[in-house]
Amino acid sequence: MSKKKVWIDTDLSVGMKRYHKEGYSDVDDGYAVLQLFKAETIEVTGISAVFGNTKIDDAYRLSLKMATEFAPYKIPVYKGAEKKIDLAEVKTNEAVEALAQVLRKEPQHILAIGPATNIGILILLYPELIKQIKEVVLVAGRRAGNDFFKVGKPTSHHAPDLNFDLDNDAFRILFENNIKVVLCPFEISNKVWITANDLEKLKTNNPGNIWLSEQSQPWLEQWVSSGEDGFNPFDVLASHYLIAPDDLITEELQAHLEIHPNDMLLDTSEYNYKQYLICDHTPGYKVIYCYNVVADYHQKLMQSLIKD
Ligand SMILES: [Ca+2]
Repeated sequence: MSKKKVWIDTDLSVGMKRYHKEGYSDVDDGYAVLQLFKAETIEVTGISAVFGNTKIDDAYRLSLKMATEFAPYKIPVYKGAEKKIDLAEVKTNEAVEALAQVLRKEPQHILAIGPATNIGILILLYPELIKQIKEVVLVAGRRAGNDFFKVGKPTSHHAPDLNFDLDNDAFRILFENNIKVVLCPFEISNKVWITANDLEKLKTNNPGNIWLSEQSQPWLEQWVSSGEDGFNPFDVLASHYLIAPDDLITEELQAHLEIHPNDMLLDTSEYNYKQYLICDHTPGYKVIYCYNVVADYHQKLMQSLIKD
């Protein structure tokens, strides 16, 4: 059986302190990347870094580290966009050019677990390659403008729909060009938890697992201090979809961009608005919306991470 060719576009920030406020950055991209490295049905054809959870130089450095130290075969790594698409001056980058070259050779599945910026630029610059994109699996979206991403118990803050918030236009470009889009939103990842016990289990003699487990510790403590028992490994739902789509429960919905009061203010302000990626049954752009996991999902996830 031939392997599924997957290109990873990531804003890896494992172990990083945040630049803009106190605390640590997300570790979830690390789980997604490691899971794909270990999947025997997948061939990772390249990794492109993108800004997002951290700055582009950090995402690139961490992508290089993971590919060099933990990948079971050689995977090239490229530096992508440092900021959202400037529609008035669309600029290519090393990552976009490398992905274009790979797509010219053969069709690819794309895991885009940061802002969709690199993919959006590629589509604008090389529309002839759209037919080579089998699907793009992204982490974004919600069902309604008042579905807030509540984090902490009791709710201490709303999490942003970060990937979408950082580059609304990039998502719009995907939709308007009829790319097959799969969304793994907060609604699904909020049903999956990684706990202290799981991090303990991850500390096998596998260097990637040990590193990820250790680097996840401060991130876990951050969630525990807000009243949760663990953290949601958001991006790993998207990588899991590429490996075993049947482990995720999906629904075909229609996506649209809508403007509503800004949910990043706990009591949504009357005078502060933002764009939302809404998925429902009213006419829009067709997407596969993943909203739940199978009953033994947690066990399947841990198995996929722990194996050598
Ligand atoms: Ca990410």
